[in-house]
Amino acid sequence: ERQEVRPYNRQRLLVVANRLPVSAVRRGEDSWSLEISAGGLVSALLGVKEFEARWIGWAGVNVPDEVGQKALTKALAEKRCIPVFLDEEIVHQYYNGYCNNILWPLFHYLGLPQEDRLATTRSFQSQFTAYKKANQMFADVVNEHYEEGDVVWCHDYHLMFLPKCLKEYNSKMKVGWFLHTPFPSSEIHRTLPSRSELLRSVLAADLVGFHTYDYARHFVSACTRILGLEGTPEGVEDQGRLTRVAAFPIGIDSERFIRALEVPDVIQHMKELKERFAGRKVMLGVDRLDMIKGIPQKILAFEKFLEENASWRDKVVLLQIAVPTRTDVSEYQKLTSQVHEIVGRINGRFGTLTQVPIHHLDRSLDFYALCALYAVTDVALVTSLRDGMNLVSYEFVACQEAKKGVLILSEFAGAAQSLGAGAILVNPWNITEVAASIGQALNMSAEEREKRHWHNFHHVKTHTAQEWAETFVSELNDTVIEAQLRISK
Ligand code: ADQ
Repeated sequence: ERQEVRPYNRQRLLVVANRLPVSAVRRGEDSWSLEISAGGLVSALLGVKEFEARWIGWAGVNVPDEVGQKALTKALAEKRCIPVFLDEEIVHQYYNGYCNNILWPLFHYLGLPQEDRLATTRSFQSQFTAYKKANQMFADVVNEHYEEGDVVWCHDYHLMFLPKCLKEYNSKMKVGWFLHTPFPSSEIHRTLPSRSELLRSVLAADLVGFHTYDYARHFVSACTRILGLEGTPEGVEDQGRLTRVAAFPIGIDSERFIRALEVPDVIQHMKELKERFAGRKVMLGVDRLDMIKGIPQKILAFEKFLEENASWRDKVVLLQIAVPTRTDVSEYQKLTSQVHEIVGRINGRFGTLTQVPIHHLDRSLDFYALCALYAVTDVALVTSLRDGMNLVSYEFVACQEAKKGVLILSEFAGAAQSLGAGAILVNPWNITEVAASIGQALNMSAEEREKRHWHNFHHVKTHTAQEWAETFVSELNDTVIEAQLRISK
């Protein structure tokens, strides 16, 4: 495989992310079945024609035996994927612990874990050690597959230690790092015990990217205030070496959604949904069941709207589709019960024998079902307390050419900066304000809906995932060339 002949102009792109874009199920001692999970990142990179992308990451399964590892590696190679094998203990400490229990809440302004501070501080050290060890394991695999001229693109908060490990292997490697979550204010970041070490390792990259200009600015401030380095309009400078820092807002593969609406199954499903909810306006929430998505706040705002607008009670329905994630973490279990409790109470309060105001599903929907739902929705409610970007808002807009529905969007989602012109922006903590925007959205004139939709649809169609990936990678190439020129001067 390593000796294949490549077209001269196709540069290899090694995409390194915690999870490979596949789900792997073991069928026998040496046989695996694989399914590609078509997330935003996958379709973004499939669409990039100039590069030949390879994926490096964890397959999401524990494979302790060599026979299984070999078979999985072989099966994955056909999908251009290269596995990093992590054992259960590492996954527990690195992934569940440091990534999901410490970095994820901190970067979304939920602070560090506060129960039993001492125990947390103690486990914090071992989790950080596991985090670094896991990042080193990713680096070993990248290094093994790296060829001169390749571009290495590291993704997300799971791999903040990776740029440093890679540059230690080879200082000439072109390394970019992109964060999919917000980067918080430096005042938040500085509470993290390993704040400096993480910043320094990210700075080893040539190019560091964020969804918004604000996140990039927070990162530069953290480097200047915590590390005492110099921030410049280009990025961060450390003893003459520049790390370029910039904003690269992600998008979606909008054509994929638009085309889906012409598929007969989707059209049929839309028809069924319209019949099912005839005479009622459909409001929709689609989220991973995560604290940051503000699901309880959203449902409470809907309750307030029903409370204050009796005439709407039998004319509107909220469909909340919340796919459970990180189900082994107790805070996520608590969130699930909290949401169920609120939904039950509101349905008991405002439901009748034949209908309820809220349909809440704890599951994920397949792509076509999701598109049909987006297309029949009158008002989408995205009320994240913080969100790096939020692609649900983009997907909704892409599916609304016929209906021109209204998007209610949290001002704390990165998407507020790109879809703010067409959406109704809200502070999700202010339930009274969100309830009022529900009223505004339901009563909005067709002309205003059309005008707002046009703004957003235009944005979603032109700022695609493919364009995002191309821009990042070409900027990374340019950054490295500029740095070489600077050194040779
Ligand atoms: P997420 O937090 O996962 O992503 P988001 O950007 O909204 O958030 O993407 C979620 C994806 O999962 C969407 O493609 C959506 O269709 C799908 N999805 C969610 N719930 C679903 C359900 N119930 N059924 C089916 N599909 C569902 C992280 C960051 C975001 C950032 C992205 C990309 O937290 O802020 O926008 O990465 O960088």
